[in-house]
Amino acid sequence: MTWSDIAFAAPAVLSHIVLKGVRVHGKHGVFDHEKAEGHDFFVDVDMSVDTRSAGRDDALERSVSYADAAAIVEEVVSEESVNLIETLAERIAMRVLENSSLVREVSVCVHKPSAPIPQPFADARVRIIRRAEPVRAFVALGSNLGDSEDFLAGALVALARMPETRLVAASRVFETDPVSDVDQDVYLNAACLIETSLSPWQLLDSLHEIENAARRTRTLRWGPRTLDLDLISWGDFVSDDEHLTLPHPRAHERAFVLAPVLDIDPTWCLPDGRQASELVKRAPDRAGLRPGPRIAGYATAPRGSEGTR
Ligand code: A4P
Ligand code: MG
Repeated sequence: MTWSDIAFAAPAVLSHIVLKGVRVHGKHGVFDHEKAEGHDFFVDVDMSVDTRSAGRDDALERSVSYADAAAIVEEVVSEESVNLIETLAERIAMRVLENSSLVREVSVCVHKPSAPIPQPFADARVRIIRRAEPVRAFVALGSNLGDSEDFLAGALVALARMPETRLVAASRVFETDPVSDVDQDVYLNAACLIETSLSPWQLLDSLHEIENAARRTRTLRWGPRTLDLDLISWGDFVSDDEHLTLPHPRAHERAFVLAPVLDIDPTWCLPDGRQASELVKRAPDRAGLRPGPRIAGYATAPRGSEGTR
């Protein structure tokens, strides 16, 4: 097998959080009497969300509240008059996507059963589907077992081939002293920036597939490894899921993570506003970082500085 042959499994199917028939009175329509008197509009919202983590731990903050969707529907339909139910559907869809990056796709159906049509009819409606923009995510790479240069080179090829994902940039490679109580070899560490439409948990599934292709075994916590791929951040999403904590719970105190990320984005901040450029100055392991080998695909200088790629 080569790294470009990894047959990634299809991403786990997203769940649907559905709200049906939210009734709101609004003054919308092409005719003046509609703008004066208005109609009752009925709106359905169907949000595609990865609910596995929320469902396992009963954690609403890792899902999306249908109450938020209902409030958005009420807000949009109560606003100033527009001519078309297409416009209402578009505004509702955009606000639902802005409200939570966990909603990867939304379907909005606006019904106007009292539309001014002379013939008898059951319903008039518009249904639209909109997808969320891809999310920026940082992945940290580490290796200190086997042919680490080959594992890092291959991992980058594989990361670029993950489903629904684009590799945006890779850092330089650093050689780093191990941060561990376990006696082991020095590490090679790097980071990459991706844009992905995968949910955080779908993304972690794909990262595990790449680790498995590197024959990663987990015998010892913080022990030597052929390839470690940690998800450092997924947009500004915060999660205390023990299977996927975001941002990564130890990233803020590790120079071997922060320095490569800063190579790609010197302005990067944690969701709570702490700047990586400040944190790295206090990281206990900062003296253990050295320039690493040149590896295909990785930068040779910080991004944006002279001589980068
Ligand atoms: N997990 C939770 N959050 C995340 C996340 N944001 N990204 C869970 C990835 N995984 C996350 O991970 C253990 C569990 O953490 C998984 O079940 C996952 O669902 P693992 O990769 O199986 O094991 P690990 O890497 O040994 O544990 P851990 O706690 O992730 O270790 P770290 O923090 O990655 O540290 N020194 C140097 N110089 N360079 C290194 O790269 N790496 C480590 C490992 C220690 N010392 C090092 C380095
Ligand atoms: Mg790890």
